[in-house]
Amino acid sequence: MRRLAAGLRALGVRREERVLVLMHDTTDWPVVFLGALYAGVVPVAVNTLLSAADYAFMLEHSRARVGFVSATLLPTLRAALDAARHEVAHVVVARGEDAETGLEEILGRHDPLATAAATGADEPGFWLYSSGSTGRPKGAVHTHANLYWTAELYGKPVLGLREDDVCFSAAKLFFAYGLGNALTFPLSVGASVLLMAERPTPEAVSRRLTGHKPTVFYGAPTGYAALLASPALPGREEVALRLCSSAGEALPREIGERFTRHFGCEIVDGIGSTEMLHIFLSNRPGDVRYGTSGHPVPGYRVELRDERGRVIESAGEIGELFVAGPSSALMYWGDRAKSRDTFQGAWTRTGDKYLRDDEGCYVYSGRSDDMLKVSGQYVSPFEVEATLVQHAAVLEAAVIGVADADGLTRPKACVVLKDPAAASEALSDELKQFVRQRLAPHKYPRIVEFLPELPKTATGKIQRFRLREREAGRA
Ligand code: 3UK
Repeated sequence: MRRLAAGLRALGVRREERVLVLMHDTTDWPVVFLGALYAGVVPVAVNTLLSAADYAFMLEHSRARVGFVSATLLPTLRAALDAARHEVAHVVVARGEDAETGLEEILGRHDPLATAAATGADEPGFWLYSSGSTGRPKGAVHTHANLYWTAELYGKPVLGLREDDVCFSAAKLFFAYGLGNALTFPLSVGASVLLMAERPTPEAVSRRLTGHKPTVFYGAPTGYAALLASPALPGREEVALRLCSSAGEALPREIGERFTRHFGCEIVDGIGSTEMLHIFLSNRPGDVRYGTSGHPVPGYRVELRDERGRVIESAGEIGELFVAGPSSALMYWGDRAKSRDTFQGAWTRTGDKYLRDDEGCYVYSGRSDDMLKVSGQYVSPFEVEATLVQHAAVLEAAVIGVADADGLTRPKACVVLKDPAAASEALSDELKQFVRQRLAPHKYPRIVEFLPELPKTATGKIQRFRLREREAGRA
């Protein structure tokens, strides 16, 4: 890490300048991320599953001076650089079996930087991008101290991580969830981390659970459901789990109960966000109430507010969730309007609807915008719709979330064809593939329904809520 910091200096990267981190979860990831922090350079950690167009935007927006990239992602980064109106000074390729040796060379060439940059707690430390409803990502600027706060307020006291734990996160390090799970939390207590560069399929996860015997596992609800349904599901005696964590979307009660019956181990469901860096409302080990997000994490305050902004005190009433705590982002870089809408003084608006039940547990009650969470990741209906209408057969489209048999959200496209007679199973499959080839894998519609027209307001805006009501009526 200190060699990397020295390398950044030698490459001419200065304090507060950004570097892009587009890398799979290998040991290079913490080296680059922590090395940049050490040098006072600002790492911008990005999702490895996005398109070249997304990275082109992020390069322009962050003005990254260096791109750190896994060898397999190099062609995508090159395509992004060709498209971007921005040039990086260097592209550094991570270490790998037959990869180019950019990072290797940098680490070998420099003596460790002796002292860390004298950064302040409130200084920009790193960025994480979150999906915007319009499809344009928002760059959440986090401070150096925010990493400390999430470990102090959640990793240590709530999860109760210990030095003898082995932590394994299916959520990757570029997610705020994975960053706490598999980097800052374990390091803060001296625990060990198991990193996996592969996609977290049930087979890949199962192999790690039985092979390396992690004691703490973190995943998203879809991953738990897939593992439980998989022939690769390990037996209780084959694993060493003492604690599991879930976030990204609400964990359906059924999945939690089935998991606990099988493994004899609880899943602690908690809600966090990119803006708050980690979890602020959570169940507690030993006191899990499936189907709820539990109670506020000490150190954070939460409020439910009604449509007029008044705080809801009574149980059972749905309101919008606001949160205040020391780990919130400073702003969205270069977007004053969205920053003001989300970061309101001490309070951060989550965009979620919640109610408090009779026992004071918080129960997730949907988003207050049109955004979907699929496999724990945001999907903007607007982005999927904009992709669908690029297909020659499509006149217009509306995308909503529908619950599958496990109670998890799946994107569904309601499509109006230019020629209604062209509707067929084959075309439906073609449209799914069409989106799949153009956007991140979790975004494609799992269901396509052809409709004669879409419900709209007098001004022509698509009324997705009417389509949602229609689904609810069918269920
Ligand atoms: C939804 C949940 C119900 C909710 C995240 C843990 O998911 C994370 O961050 P994102 O920015 O999304 C935030 C939104 O996701 N959500 C997350 N967890 C839950 N809804 N129950 C949950 N347990 O809509 C929230 O506003 O991708 C999760 C830690 C760090 C994170 N960044």
